[in-house]
Amino acid sequence: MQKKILIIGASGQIGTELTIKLRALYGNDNVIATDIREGSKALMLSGPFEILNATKKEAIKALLLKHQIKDVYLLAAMLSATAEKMPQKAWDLNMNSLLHVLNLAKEGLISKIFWPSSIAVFGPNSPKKDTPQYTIMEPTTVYGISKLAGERWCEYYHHKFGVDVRSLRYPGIISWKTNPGGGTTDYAVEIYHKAITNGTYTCFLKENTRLPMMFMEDAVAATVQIMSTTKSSIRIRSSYNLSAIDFTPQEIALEIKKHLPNFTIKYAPDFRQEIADSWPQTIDDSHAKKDWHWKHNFDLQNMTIEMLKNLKLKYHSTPEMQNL
Ligand code: AKB
Repeated sequence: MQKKILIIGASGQIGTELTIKLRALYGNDNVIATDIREGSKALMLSGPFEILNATKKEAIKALLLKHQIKDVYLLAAMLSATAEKMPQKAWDLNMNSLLHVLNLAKEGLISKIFWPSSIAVFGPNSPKKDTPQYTIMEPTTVYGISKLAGERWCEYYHHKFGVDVRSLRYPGIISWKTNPGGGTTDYAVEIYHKAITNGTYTCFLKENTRLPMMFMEDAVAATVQIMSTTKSSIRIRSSYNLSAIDFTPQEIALEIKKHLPNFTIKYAPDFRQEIADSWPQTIDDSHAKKDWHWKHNFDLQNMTIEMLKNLKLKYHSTPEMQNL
């Protein structure tokens, strides 16, 4: 019998697409989506959904028992820019939800956990280029501090209690189905929307700010891959560096201009510039390549084609379609 999966934070940017992918792979009824708010129509109509507050351990436990869940994907989190505005709330959400899930696994109620970390675990003293798996960390954002602490907890629970927890340090994720919310890399999604709707975009980062990024399809593929790899291949139990592409606002704008020649960009850096400046520009993901054969598919060119094609369809379709 196919084991059941619980997604916590399913209505968010990654949660939506990961849930839909896992439903396609393992059967709609076997993937229980949960979030504090309802998600897109595609998410809500494709399988079971329950409202869940990820900071409530007993509520998570009740759902595990009700649906006989085995694997949990914990995606609920407050991202970098929002977390700077509400540090305590961000810490409580990001840490408590993880500790609840780790403890429920320790108690024998969960067999496998996926929990995302981020490039935000690195800080201004980390090497900027080809940032290695093991190096100086020292994050300077609340979000980064919570992700680094979370990584240490994951490794601790694995070594002390044998919890099978697997994690990836996601770069900025670019997608057209669901918008990101509250991140520093969000500009790389907004720019495509504005290119289509307004023909112009004002970027909150400087033109030459290089950051590691990835197309959603690759992020979902990496997540499915690490979760289906044999236990013994997962040699890193904190979180794996994961890399695909990197670019600056100026470079993505030039790529968009190839398809929309009249597109213009302006720059008005705000507090998010300091966050971006503290992060790596490129990431060395050789451990993921070696341990579970990670390989990305999308570069800036084919990602831009996909983004513009799908967003054009979305904006020029019926209101029902726009909600998908
Ligand atoms: C953010 O910008 O906060 C996130 C991340 C890099 O983890 N997209």
